[in-house]
Amino acid sequence: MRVDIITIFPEYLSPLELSLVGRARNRGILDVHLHDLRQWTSDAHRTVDDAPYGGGPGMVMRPEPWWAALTEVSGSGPAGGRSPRIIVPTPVGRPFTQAYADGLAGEPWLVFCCGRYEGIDARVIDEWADDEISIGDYVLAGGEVATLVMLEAVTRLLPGVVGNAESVADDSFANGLLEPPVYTRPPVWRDREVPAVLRSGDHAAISRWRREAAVRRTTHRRPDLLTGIDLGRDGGPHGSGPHANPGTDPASTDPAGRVAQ
Ligand code: JAH
Repeated sequence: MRVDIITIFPEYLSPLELSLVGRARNRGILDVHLHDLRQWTSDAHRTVDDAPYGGGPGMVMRPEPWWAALTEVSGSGPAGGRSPRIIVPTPVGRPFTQAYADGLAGEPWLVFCCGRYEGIDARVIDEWADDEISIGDYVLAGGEVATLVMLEAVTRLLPGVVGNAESVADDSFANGLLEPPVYTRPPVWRDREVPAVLRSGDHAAISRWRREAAVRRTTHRRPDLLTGIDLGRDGGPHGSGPHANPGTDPASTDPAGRVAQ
């Protein structure tokens, strides 16, 4: 997969050299191109922003540098080849989800447009953006960190990046439930025991325990995920359909966000 990122802070994307994403790049699975938007300015001060029409606080990103950047970058693929999917991270976008990440992982070429200030002139978005995407209901200083989030979620889905394909298939959200708690050695640590069933060697019992722990955890922490999931007789997801929330208790979340179970 090829990914181009247009930003006024290319150094902000340096974490892409590290860890899982950096390894995918070194192995040729992911081909990342960073671009400084200011290379497509023409004035001496390399200006990328201007005051908003209609007044109000802050500045807006000027359309001309974005137009030049997107024309050049989107035309830089193989001759006669496809055009990229162009994504703009923004707090007013559609929510980023695991399902959306799955879709991006099947694309050959993505372009991320990282806005700053109050955002990019709407005419650029109208003409070029395929998707405006929000990673959550908070405002960042720009789209760079949201791009890092989306690229990490997508890269780990690319074939050959995560060694164990099962660990991708079992992820939280991949099956509609939060994952159950996990444990490693020692079996007793500071007077706390690992649940005996996980050390029993009884794989059917372990599967049942994990499924029940996942349902219990999802019910208490994320009841919103359960609407539309058919939990079935054994408490596992078997498909979708309207389903009442079983015994949800939003009051079990304290003001700090700590949750029982
Ligand atoms: C803020 C440009 N939903 C996450 C997110 C994504 C982008 C931005 N904020 C939040 C943002 C200012 C300027 C983009």
